[in-house]
Amino acid sequence: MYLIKKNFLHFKENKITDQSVFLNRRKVILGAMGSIFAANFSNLYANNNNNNYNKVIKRNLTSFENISKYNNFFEFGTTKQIWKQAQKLKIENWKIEISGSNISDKNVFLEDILQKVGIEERVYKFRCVEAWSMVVPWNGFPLSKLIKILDPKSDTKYVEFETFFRPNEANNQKQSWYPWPYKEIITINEAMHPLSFIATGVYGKPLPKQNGAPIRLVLPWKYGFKSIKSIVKINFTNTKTKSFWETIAPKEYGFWANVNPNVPHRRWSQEYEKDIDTGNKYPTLLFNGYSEWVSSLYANVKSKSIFY
Ligand SMILES: Nc1nc2c(c(=O)[nH]1)N[C@H]1C(S)=C(S)[C@@H](COP(=O)(O)O)O[C@H]1N2
Ligand SMILES: [Mo]
Repeated sequence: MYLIKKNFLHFKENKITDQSVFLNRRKVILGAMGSIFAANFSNLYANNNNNNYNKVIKRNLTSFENISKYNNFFEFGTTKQIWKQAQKLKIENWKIEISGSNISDKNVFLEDILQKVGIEERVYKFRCVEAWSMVVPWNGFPLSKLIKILDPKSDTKYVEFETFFRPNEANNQKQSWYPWPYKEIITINEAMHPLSFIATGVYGKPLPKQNGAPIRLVLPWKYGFKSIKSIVKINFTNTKTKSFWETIAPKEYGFWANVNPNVPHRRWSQEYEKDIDTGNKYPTLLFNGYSEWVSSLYANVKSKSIFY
């Protein structure tokens, strides 16, 4: 996210790999996540029955290399090259605090959730508000499945998500002027939509820490900043609160943040996007190409506001 204007279209340096560093890191992640992943990931592709959504993708998958080395994760720094810093994040025994729900245990373990939901693959286009995009084969499960388990109170209108606050692991959280922790909020109808996805993996492997391990949101029709990483809290509420970015720059990063080529960011056009693998430019599509499935969500919302 650019508070200061930067040249953000430099991707070439991300192509450099140190294979040994890469492989070691994988081992660490696999070790940390334990056997749950091994068990669930064995039938990854068998569960994939969502090919219908793939028709909007007319591009190749982005390489694992670029997906995992070109990141936005402000907790670890303000550049795209934070993957090394992100390895400091401790993801063992990941607990998620739940509020606004009818379940009695307010702390759920990710492992327990994974045991109840089946893992599937979803190939989604991912469009950052900074006008770059990629095509990602996520692994995970529909957010609606998790919400059904969590049983929100009946007056729920919004779902709030929060990332960890651990300045000792995430160095940029020592910068106190940011409104940490990172927070996002969506309507319950958006959250229950079949496209709303919780990712726990990518390319059939556990999610790299820099991509928001061990559990993150993916909302493919919205700008990337809504897809909050490394979630530690979920709150069902009837009050609309402000997200991390809305708090920082409300005129640039609003509540809805639905992708629209015709509504420019205040400082740049959204008409085109750059593929981070090839550098090719593509026209940006309304709702990132997912209109057919999501436009009905906004039938009763004042038309102009849904893009801010
Ligand atoms: N907690 C947290 N979540 C976050 C961010 C962040 O800085 N912190 N960045 C967002 C932005 S701006 C984008 S584009 C995507 C980037 O996801 P990726 O690094 O997996 O591509 O994560 C989103 N989720
Ligand atoms: Mo972004």
